[in-house]
Amino acid sequence: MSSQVTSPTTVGVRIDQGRLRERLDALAEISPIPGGGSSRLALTDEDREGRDLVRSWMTDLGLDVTIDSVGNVFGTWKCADGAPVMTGSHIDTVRTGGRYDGNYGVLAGLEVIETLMASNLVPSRPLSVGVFTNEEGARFQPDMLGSLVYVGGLDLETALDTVSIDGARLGDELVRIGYAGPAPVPGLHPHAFVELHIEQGPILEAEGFTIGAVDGVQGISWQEVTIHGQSNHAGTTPMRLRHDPSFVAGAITVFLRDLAIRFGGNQVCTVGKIDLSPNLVNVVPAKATITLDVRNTDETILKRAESEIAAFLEKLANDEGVRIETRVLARFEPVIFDEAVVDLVEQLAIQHGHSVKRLPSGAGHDAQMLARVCPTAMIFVPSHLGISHNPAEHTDDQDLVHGANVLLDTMWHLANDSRIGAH
Ligand code: HGY
Ligand code: MN
Ligand code: MN
Repeated sequence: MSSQVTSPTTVGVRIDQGRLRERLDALAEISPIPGGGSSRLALTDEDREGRDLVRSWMTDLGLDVTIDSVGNVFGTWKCADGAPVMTGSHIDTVRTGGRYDGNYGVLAGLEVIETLMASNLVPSRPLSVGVFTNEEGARFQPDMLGSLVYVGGLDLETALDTVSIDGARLGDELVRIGYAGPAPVPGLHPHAFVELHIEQGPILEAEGFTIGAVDGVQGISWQEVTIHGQSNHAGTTPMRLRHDPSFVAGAITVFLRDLAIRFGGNQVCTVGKIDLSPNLVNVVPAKATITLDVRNTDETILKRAESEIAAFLEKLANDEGVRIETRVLARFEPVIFDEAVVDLVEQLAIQHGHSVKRLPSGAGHDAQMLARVCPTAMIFVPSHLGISHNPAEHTDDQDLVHGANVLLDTMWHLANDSRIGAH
């Protein structure tokens, strides 16, 4: 286990706000959507364009750029020997993506390296910035797929054979966009990993904190539920004779909301995707396919939620005379980050004069996968009104700069203080 670092000090240099802003805006211009966000689903042509742009910035910085077999891209400043201190995140987005989710962590990582280089400050370890494939899990499931393969949590063949919601095979898409890289997976274990990300929730802003020292990630349970009923005429079929999947889908949606309210605390439930077939005004549907996103910071409670949902599906199937199939899309237990790295983030944020709050992440992140192989933590900055997965996602420039400067000092310490990090 790594030890505590007593009163770490700042290295004294600060990132270039204008350069970070410029890159965030340039990346956001790739497949822009109204409202200031972007839509770059994983391994689409838009994602490729974003990857190409970030890779060009890595090359311009003189970083050693590698691409692995699941398309993860790494830019490494090979200024020393040994395992690198790694940061990074993702640049794939959901369809209604904002300009900060993921992008900010990748570009702040480049900014940290460029600032240290410009200040002739050479760390005692290499510094690496990772761009992980399919973090969102919107097109291919599970989410955090690239970092999960990187740490050996999912074998490459299974990952490559994953089929997207639009019927494409992940391995074929990697080849098609030119990101089926040569570097083997699982990848090398970093000395330590720290990810900078917007909070995507309302807490830091509502409570007036500038920095979040993220101490973990809540558990995630994603299922696809397919409800097979009987298509019928909307006008002639009496209600008592119906086996209606759209009614069942609606009942499940209401049940999930009620469960979240009943459980309270951190419990959240979402039905984000509903597809009906044949999806016509005058046909009682034959089939409904919905997704369930259920999360909690407590694994025992999350398991209880899952079993209550399973029991409800069984009862519904009997009552409504439909057949219900379920498929797990993602299932990750809650993760606790490394105490010494969280502590370092917290102390450096205080050194920078910021108010800092420890909190778990409600969203999934690549850091939760890297935590399996090296000491890991995250840094949050506030999201305005907690809005995310929405083009209106916003974080003030000052907050973006504060987070990037805390990242800089955290990486500097992780690279130069042998008391902390992997042993
Ligand atoms: O779903 C999530 O939490 C993340 O955006 N992949
Ligand atoms: Mn993200
Ligand atoms: Mn996201």
